[in-house]
Amino acid sequence: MDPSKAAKNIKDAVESTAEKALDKAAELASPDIPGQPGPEPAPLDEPTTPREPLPRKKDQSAPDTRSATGAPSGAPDDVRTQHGAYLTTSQGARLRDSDHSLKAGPRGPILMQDHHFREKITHFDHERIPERVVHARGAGAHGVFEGYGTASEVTHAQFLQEGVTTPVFTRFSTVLGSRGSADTVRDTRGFATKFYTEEGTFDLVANNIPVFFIQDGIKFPDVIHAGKPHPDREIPQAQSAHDTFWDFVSLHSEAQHHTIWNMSDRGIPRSYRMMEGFGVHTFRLVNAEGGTSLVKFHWKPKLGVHSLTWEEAQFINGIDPDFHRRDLYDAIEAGAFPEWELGIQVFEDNPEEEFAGIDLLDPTKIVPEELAPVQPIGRLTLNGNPTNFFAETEQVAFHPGHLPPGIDVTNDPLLQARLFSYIDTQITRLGGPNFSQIPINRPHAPVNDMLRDGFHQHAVHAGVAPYKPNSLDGGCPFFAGADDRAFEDTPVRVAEATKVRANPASFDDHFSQVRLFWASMSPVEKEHIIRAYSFELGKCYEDAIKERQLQHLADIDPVLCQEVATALGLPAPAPTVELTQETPSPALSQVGGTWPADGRMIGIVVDPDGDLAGVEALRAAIFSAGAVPLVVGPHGGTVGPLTVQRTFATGRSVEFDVLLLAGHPKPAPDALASRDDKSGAPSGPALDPRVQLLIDETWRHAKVIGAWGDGVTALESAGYSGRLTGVVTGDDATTVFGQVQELMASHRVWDRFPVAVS
Ligand code: HDE
Repeated sequence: MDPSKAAKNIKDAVESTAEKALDKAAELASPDIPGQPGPEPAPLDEPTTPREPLPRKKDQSAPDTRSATGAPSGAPDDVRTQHGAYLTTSQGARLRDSDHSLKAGPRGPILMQDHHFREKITHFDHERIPERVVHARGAGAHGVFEGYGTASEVTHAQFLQEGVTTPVFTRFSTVLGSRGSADTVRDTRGFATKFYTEEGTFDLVANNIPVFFIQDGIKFPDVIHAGKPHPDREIPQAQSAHDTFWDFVSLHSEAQHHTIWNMSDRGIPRSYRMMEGFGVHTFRLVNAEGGTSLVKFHWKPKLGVHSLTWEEAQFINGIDPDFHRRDLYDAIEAGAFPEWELGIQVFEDNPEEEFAGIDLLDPTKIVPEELAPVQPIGRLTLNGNPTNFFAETEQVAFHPGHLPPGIDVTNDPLLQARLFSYIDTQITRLGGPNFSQIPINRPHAPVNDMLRDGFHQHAVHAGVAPYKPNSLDGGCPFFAGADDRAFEDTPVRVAEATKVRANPASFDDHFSQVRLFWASMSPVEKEHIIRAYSFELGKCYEDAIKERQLQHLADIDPVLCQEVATALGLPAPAPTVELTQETPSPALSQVGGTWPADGRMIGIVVDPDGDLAGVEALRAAIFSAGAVPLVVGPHGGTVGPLTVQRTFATGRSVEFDVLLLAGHPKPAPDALASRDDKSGAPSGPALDPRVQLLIDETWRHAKVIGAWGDGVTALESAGYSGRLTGVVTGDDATTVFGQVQELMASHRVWDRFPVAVS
């Protein structure tokens, strides 16, 4: 790579991160973050003096301004936004009126010649495009990836070399739900990243679960048809708790490994920022000498891996169905830029393509990290929210076959099927074969592909000879030799074989790694898995399906099976196979460590008679700790010097990771069960019943509670006098917050509740 370009990349990335950090400092002064809708406050009266459109908000970013053929345009990235102070037609003619159609007299009819009317309505009629057939619901962000250079022995991919920075766009998603479905459903999450490398775009289209339901891609339509709503009633939306899903997985033992991950806390992440990502398949890396290795890709979040409780997830789906996208956008807006390390597990590229007896081409298997450690090779930082959801997040088009030189695929039969599917689906979804010319998809490498024409062609190709060989266009484009950093298909030997529709025998073991997963869980995680199976199967109608799945649970672990059977009111079957003892993999458990609190939400209950000065100082301390304070008051507007961000009527505990009580609010005038059902929460006359509910829910969701001054008496009024686990009380805000921070680092206070299984 041109060293001056590399230096410029680094400089740009550093400057943009530094600029954003400065913006963060400026924003901390604002009492309103997160969630300000526009770049400046809205006036009371409708503005009438013509002015240019407002700039975009500070937290927003946009795709680089490349030409359709990958050339940098040098134009600022707002060149593509609307401009000019006046409303116009799509052709730029200024308009006087857009509120009335052109009619034959005030009582009509509308005249056919009203071009503006027809253009406006016609465009509106065509605003929707088909949603993704899977992963329809998602949220994305811009960022930067910096290579550590630690992968240079195994790959010559330029973007992984030391200090090289590459712009990226990442989209997170759920799998089953429609575009408007809720975020915190129990499901697998997508974690797809587009690296705009100088050697062509690399898409790492990953999930937050390292294995998949099926071993052969030909079954993908089957598993998705089973997971999607029932075709007759089109219910339930975005969930696996229904008969068709469990019918399929109980008839497919190979699905049991992915299923137990879904039933674990991994199925309900606290935040996109707190998820691991996994490439699932094994890929092949190629180094400068042509040597190859097999690898699995991992994303490791700086904030650790955390989840919601099931009750929180259910509440949130009603209270804030956009919880995960809001969390991502708010964290970026608050300057708490999410970070992951990209890592690889590296295996020898042996003819069997196996490691420690594990077939590396079987996508239902992991390789425990204790056997093959994940080696960090670079860092991803997401530092910009999209400017326009449709243009960026909706139109971004990923493909596992978008690979730069130095990274190649393997014969994993699931990956092979994906290599066909992704282009095919974009043609329908994005309306033709030129989707790579949409701004968010444009490569940052020169494109000379000889592909021509088609719907929505944005390039203006020159020349007369888009074919090879040619002499009329000077022979251009030319084939690159090995020295010109061409993508090379690794000359992997394909064994002489008979055509067959079958899996290798090494794909037959469907249970040992499910037992490994169960054995690796802490007791509280096991409790959650039991609850998840009990809930999901409990929502099925057919007993035959429940009994079939119970048989699989019996073949995984007798305690798991017995507990779920008890909840279902069915007998627990005996195992039909030998239950092998698997060595636990501690890396699979989410609990037991401590992590940074960046972007955590801290609710602070205030009362006009409480410690308002203490809260003011505390807000600054919370921001400095990288977290985000939200002031919760008895009414909107202000309480003393504080802007109220949630009221007792609008706020709910599930928005906060921690609850702090800075006062003892008496029931507010609107605390009427007839007006706000939350006021039906049982409480005495001394405490607002909505605050009682906040405390109760925070307690039972195992989250930290802190109180000082009058807040301590509020806790007493709520009946929490001897309930001490994860509750911090003290004389002042600073001391209490110091101890709260220590507890927050472990995410939850799970030891608040004893567990029944070991
Ligand atoms: Fe996908 N998948 N997939 N998938 N997938 C799509 O592509 C498909 C699989 C994943 O944010 C679709 O553009 C097949 C595994 C993510 O835009 C479609 C098979 C993994 C996303 C498709 C799989 C994934 C998709 C739908 C089995 C984890 C969202 C729209 C052979 C490694 C990307 C689209 C985004 C999206 C097909 C299995 C991850 C239809 C046929 C395994 C994160 O092409």
